[in-house]
Amino acid sequence: MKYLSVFITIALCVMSSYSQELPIQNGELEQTSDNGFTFWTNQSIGGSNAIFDVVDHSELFGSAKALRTQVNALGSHQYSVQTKSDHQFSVGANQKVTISFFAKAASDQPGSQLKLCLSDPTIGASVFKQTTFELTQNWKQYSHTFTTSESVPSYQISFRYLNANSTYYLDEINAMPGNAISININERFQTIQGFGGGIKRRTDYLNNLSQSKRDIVEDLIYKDLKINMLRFFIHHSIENNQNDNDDPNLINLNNTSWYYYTGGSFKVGETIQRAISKSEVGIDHLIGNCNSAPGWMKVNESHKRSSANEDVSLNTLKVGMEQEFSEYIEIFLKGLKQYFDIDVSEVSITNEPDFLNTYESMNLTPNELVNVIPVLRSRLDASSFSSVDIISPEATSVSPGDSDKLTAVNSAVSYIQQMFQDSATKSAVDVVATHTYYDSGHDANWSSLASEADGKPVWVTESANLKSLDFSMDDASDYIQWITRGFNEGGMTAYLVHLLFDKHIYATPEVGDKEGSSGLVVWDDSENVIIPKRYFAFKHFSTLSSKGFIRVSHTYTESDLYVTTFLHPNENQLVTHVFNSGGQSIPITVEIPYNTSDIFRYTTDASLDFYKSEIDVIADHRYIETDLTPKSINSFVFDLSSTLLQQSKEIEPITIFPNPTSGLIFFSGSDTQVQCSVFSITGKKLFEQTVSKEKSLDLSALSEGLYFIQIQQRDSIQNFKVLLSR
Ligand SMILES: [Ca+2]
Ligand SMILES: [Ca+2]
Ligand SMILES: [Ca+2]
Repeated sequence: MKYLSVFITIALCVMSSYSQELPIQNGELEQTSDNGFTFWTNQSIGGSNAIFDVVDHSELFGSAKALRTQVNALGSHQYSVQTKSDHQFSVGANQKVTISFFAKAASDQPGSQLKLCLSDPTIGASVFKQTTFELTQNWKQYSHTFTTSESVPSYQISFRYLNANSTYYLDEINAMPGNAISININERFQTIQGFGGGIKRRTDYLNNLSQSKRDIVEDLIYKDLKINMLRFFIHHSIENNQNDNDDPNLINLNNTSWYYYTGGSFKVGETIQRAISKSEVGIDHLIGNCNSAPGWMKVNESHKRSSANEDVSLNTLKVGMEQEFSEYIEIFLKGLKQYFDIDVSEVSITNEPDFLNTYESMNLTPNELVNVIPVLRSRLDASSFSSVDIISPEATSVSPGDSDKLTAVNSAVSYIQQMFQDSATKSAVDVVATHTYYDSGHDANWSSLASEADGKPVWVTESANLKSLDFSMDDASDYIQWITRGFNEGGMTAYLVHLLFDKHIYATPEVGDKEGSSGLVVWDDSENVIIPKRYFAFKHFSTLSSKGFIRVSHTYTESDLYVTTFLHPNENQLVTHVFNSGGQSIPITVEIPYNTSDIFRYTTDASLDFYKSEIDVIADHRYIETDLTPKSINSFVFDLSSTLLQQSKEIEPITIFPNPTSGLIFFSGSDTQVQCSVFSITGKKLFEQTVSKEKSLDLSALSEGLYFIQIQQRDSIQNFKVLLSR
């Protein structure tokens, strides 16, 4: 193949030039003829030396072929070695065009550069546009948006290879009008563990609803949102008024209290059981979260601070209580199993230790926590609960902030950073958790949390606009931004809201401390069930990119957008969530991934709740042009055709025999019929012929010597060098 290509400097005849609208032709680099890609021209001039060829079975997802360019020597111009699209398109004045492509490069020296150019030979230098990318050794998607001030009738895309002794690979080139979002399916990150929320409060209100209304609320949460994670209290009342006994290594369940889980209207045990039985996807994360140890284990002898004036350093565990505290956690696990048949999967031993309040809480510092967490791990490992994971103390916010409501050391970043200096604590913690408060400006330092987590999963275990009076997209917008930044920057793998359900209190006659709500589903005094926009925003993520989806990267150029992209675990679906955070409509282009068979769009905005529409897939049309309404979230679900993937996997490579031959060539492969082309050693095509498996290719009319034979079966091309010798 190499040998052949080097002689065919310009492999393709230039197609008749005429301007037309996007898209470009054969941007997928799948159609070949005469040993090159149709609609693309390779050039090696000005003293350069380059070999162009077609790579089969490209490891780029969904693609069977890619262009390989081996640059041995550069020429006298930057454009001496280049690949140019023969397709020309017009771009109007002040219009934008986005070019996306996949590329990689192998080189002795790091940093092979590839220049992307737009040129129009009829106008010349004034409309020439270029940008240079430094490639890596792995397939990666690159994109750039160009704007031209004047109308350009015949733009052409070209790629210039700028480094000698480099081998470049290029594939999947697309040209789209406007600002485009492109998905890079080959760059993969974390796998989603799930979505859910808390039932730490309001179970009493829920259980006081009429049964029909309670069913409506619970079906909306457990069935429609498909959540798989539930977070509830490890309640201090279990052992509050008494120690089970004086031995911290001997549990006496008879001397513990389960009123909070069975009694009054709280009935937390029964509420969890109903969630499990209503769920259709299964609730595989049942998370116990502790606000405070029982009072008698603490310095201030209470499960809460008596007032905002109480010294915060008293609201902590007594030194030496680590074993009793660990026993209390084990008692919780044992009681939920024995009395309610609930298998708790994770325990989180402190809720917001950095937050100053007067409800049940404790303010353990990182220095105190390193004495507790390893003791708890050892205790669980020695019990029947060794599979229960430990969640790190859940700090109030992602990154540090100054507030008279926070302790001096605050935030998940500070807590994790300080606690993980102790290696026993670091190894005992399975999940790094954070809440998302004090981040209304959405400037939390998520990447620093991902870095401190050091590879451990990061969960948002509580997130809300507390006591919100707003059901609109303004309120929902905060949730979308926390989710998006958590996934993209924080390495987040699970997201839980503060409350799944809540009672709403209207702000009448005036706003006070009790008014508002933060549940995904709420109801008022008259049992009117209200579904705020935050419910639908959450639903985009929890139902369209649920547990098991893998985050993949994307490129985009519009700064008001919040974008996340996920791949289905079976690799047959891609989902891109796009949120317009601005107050104006934004025109965008969404690239349609190669091999897409169906596209569905889900929209939530001021007027639409969760509107599903289908987008027609048109052959060779690789983008969607649309407007995103202000404060709207739009999820594009691309179903990928499995047939093409399947086909490229199923093709059995062809073998030919005998070689050398005295005239006849036979082949074996999966297809009964193949297309054969025979080339001379100088690259001249001598003839082509369709040959069936039973028959042979006859070279006997040719003179003795070396020949190249190209055999195509379906989308796959193989090349052979054959010696004819009589
Ligand atoms: Ca391709
Ligand atoms: Ca005890
Ligand atoms: Ca005991």
